[in-house]
Amino acid sequence: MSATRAVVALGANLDGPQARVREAFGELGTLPGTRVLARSSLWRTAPVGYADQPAFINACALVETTLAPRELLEGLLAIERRHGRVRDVPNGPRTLDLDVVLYGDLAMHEHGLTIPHPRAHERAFVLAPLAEVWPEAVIPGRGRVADLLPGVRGPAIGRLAQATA
Ligand code: PH2
Ligand code: MG
Ligand code: MG
Repeated sequence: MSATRAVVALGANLDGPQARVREAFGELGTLPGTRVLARSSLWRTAPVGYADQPAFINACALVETTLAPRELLEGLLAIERRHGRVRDVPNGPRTLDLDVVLYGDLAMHEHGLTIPHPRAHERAFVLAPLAEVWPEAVIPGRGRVADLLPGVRGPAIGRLAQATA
């Protein structure tokens, strides 16, 4: 089965978010047929959408996977559950959020799964780490990540720790 390059966005702002994001990078590599090709730096980012919560740690992973998009999503949700993710307040605080941002050049919209991620192109906390792991990436229907990033408005983000291969 052929492998597809996909981008997973990682986010956390509860219960040791830096350690959780680092751990989650490793857990992505345990999903069947999935290899982590690159990890971004960790970024500290002000909350978007619901301001009254702690700052987030955000990052992106470039993976190569033989999982279908829905299977990849299920794998990500299983990792989130292991981190005690509770879904109560939309856009609210979370121990770990793992989103499929890109899956090759696929564009799809199904119940609970839209690729590319519908808000990725307007979020610096996704685009900045994404540009580190896949600088030539194109968000289908939106354009090159490198071209989108300078035009994004939003609260402050700052790089915390270096990217690793
Ligand atoms: N995730 C959200 C809503 N707001 N803000 C930041 N800074 N980082 C996130 O990962 C984030 C957010 C919903 O998924
Ligand atoms: Mg999510
Ligand atoms: Mg999210």
